[in-house]
Amino acid sequence: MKRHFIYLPALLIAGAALTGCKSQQKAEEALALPANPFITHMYTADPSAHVWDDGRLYIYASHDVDPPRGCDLMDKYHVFSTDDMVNWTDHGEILSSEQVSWGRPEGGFMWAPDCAYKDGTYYFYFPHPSGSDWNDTWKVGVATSKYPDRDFTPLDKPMENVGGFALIDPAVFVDDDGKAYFYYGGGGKCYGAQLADNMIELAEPLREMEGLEDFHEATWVHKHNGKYYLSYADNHAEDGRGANRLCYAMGDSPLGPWEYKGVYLEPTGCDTSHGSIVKYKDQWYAFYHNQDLSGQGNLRSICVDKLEYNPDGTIQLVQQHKK
Ligand code: FUB
Repeated sequence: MKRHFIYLPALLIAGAALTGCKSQQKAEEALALPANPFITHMYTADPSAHVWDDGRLYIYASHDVDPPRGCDLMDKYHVFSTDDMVNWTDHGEILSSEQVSWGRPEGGFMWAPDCAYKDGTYYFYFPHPSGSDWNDTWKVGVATSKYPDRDFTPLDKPMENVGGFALIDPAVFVDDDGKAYFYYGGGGKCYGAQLADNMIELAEPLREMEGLEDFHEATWVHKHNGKYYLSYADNHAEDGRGANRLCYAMGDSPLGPWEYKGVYLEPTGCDTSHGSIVKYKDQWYAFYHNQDLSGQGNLRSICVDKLEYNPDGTIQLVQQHKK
């Protein structure tokens, strides 16, 4: 697959207006941000961000197909990476619905994915229906590779004991002790469980995550200063249409219980919202999508902004910058 190198000349130094010696130093050290949306040669959604051992930041995104039919036709995934937040490489397609032997015959419905790394292998998790009756037949597939950006081979079976009505958006969090946790959810329910050492099976039955308010979808878990954060999209609506916000809850363990803390990303103008939070080169970032390139809620584009914490560990509202 041919790689596309994307140079984004429009830069924004967030925090440039900060005053004082320490703040000025932070502003000088901070990476510039690209103009948003930062991938413009195709439609992308549901960014899952990870920093791997090669020092690059990778985004595993789903792909909106133009012209759209709801989100039905989404049929492939691309990986993007950067080492400076401004210049992004499109590593090309890593998986399509045609490669999923157990998937619905009509294809499509390759929704929000995630990726994890353990002992030399990258594990790519993706939701996909196993039958024509798509919303009743969600499963989670796993594809593996020795590389973060290519050669992913899907397993010939979906994950066992995972799936069901509206259960989408897998996310995997690997803790500092090497234990990995699997999460997913939709239709108001969010579940999690520890993963087995093979990263493909659950080590225990899934349990419902307690303490989330108005959960809709888009689970993401990260850790900051010893606290765990579970973030997700809510069911917020404006003017009679969906305008999901990204919310979060905090906990003392990877599986909760969770304490709801509020919204960290207001609606982006799109009726869905989906995000990930990652630290790269000493700065935390929020990745999300909007519909600024197309004006259509199912032709989305991925964006990034800086994310800051308050001294008590709560997250400040992310400021969504445009071009
Ligand atoms: O992109 C398809 C679906 O829309 C995702 O799985 C949801 O999180 C929402 O972003």
